[in-house]
Amino acid sequence: MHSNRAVKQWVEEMVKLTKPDNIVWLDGSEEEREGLTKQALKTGEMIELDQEKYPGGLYHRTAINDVARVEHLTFICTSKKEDAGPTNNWMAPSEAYEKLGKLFDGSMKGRTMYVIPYLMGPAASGFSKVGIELTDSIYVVLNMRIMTRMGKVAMDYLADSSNFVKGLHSKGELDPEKRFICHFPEDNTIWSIGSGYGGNVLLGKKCFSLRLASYMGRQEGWLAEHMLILGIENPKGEVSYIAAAFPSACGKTNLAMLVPPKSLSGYKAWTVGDDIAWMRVGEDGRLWAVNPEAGFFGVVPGTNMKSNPNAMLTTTKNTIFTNVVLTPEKTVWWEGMRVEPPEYATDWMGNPWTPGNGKNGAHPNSRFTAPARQCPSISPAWENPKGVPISAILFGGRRARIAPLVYQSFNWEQGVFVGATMASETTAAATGAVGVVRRDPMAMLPFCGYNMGDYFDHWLKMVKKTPNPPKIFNVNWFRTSEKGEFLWPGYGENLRVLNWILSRCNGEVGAVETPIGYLPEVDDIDISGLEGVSRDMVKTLLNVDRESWKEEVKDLADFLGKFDRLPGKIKEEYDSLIKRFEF
Ligand code: OXD
Ligand code: MN
Repeated sequence: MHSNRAVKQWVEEMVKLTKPDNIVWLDGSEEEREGLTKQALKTGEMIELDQEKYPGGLYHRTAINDVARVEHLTFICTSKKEDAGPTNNWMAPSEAYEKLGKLFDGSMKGRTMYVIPYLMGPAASGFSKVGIELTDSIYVVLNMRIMTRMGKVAMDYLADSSNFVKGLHSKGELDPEKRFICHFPEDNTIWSIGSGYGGNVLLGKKCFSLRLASYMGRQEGWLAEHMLILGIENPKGEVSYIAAAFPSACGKTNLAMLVPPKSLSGYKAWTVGDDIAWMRVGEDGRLWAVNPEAGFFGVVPGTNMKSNPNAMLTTTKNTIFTNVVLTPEKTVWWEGMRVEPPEYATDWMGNPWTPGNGKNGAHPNSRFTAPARQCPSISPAWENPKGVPISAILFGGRRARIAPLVYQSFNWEQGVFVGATMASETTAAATGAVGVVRRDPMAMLPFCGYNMGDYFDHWLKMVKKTPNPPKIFNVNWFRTSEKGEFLWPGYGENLRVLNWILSRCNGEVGAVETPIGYLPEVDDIDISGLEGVSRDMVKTLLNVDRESWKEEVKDLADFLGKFDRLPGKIKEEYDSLIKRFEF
């Protein structure tokens, strides 16, 4: 198991630093899972759910001041500050190693260090990458087991190579004052201390598969993106794939697990991934996407049999619930579950809770961790070594007025501009204010491991090596009426919009040219059998309001002005937008 010299040497170094009482190398076996679960139940770190209702189900509470990603404590540690860019927090590598080194010094005394080898991507794919996470948290181990291909499979893949991501995590004192998530892209290293919340500590996810992988992707000529991957099968049995980027908690998991409405008979939707896409140019000149993860770490509140039946069914077994309501019968409940609440229970903080006591029982960012293979809509192609070919890339967010339901960019470069200027209301997935409009280029603002200007440049250059690139679209499911009511039903009905998108990709339908891009003709969005949406509403949904865009471009100028390495092409696209509007 630990015959790899580079791994052994690095683990020894980290042991010297953190001084654990024990070291356990994990192989990913079932017996190992049982043993660790028993131990976590004994210490109270995990609570066993009713094993009849939730076979293999576990419950966990984080510390109350440790419930989300901490962007202000997340750093990109490149040798040069400019390489991290103006949108990342930066710390010099030497300073970060010294500062965190002091916190890690002896942090595992009296604890066990778990050595977790893990693989991002399918075992049969040459595209996959290995990481090793050292942690003192069984919660992390049990989550990483679900979210990655963990143990022997990863060591076998690594063989005697020294090419792996070195991840060190310690709960430390769970003190927000001593909490840091540092990335060293030049050293293939991540150090995370002081947190036990998934996004900060499951190092294979955001830290590796987005921040470090985006850096690797630029060097190696591919893209690591914050995107779901979804296959749409038409009634003829042809499957086309889309990749879509939305900021956190904008319904990515729901779209990834879309259920076609009954009125669109003959369609099927296939989930490939719900959060991350690694995309490379295939031999056929198309972009092929792999989901590097093996599980879903989804937001719980609002999930129900109507909004996302596939997520509900995925989480009935072998699932870890974090920070939801725990009932005396050892079942779980949350706001928006559309199930009668328990008469009394304990809330996410462990306090007695009754419905209607004015407090949320589940934390708004409470989560489920569930194996992807359990998802009823999991794509037969989800573990394809080559990935799946992407026909369309979608950008989007929550915009009450500006963005129409859907539009297509004129070309790749303008599509990059659309992605680069995307915006949405903030949500609870990251700590901070909720409901504020924030620009989030390609939904990567918190996840890009290098200077975002260089990132835009990398996107612009990708098309040069992609003879057959996907078409780029923007969608907005959240447009509201003057009264503030949503105009579009969303969820499964979004398939109607995806159908227009795929028809455009296949050259089967025309479009209206507007200053922002190509829009559907009102009658090209199929609303047959859709109650509550009139042709007039579709008209409003597709309206490009000149006055609002006048304001929008002013805000865009401010935003783009923040980048120190903004590619000239992005500026040109901005100027062209103004010209097309004739502002
Ligand atoms: C996530 C996020 O947890 O984007 O996926 O915050
Ligand atoms: Mn995400």
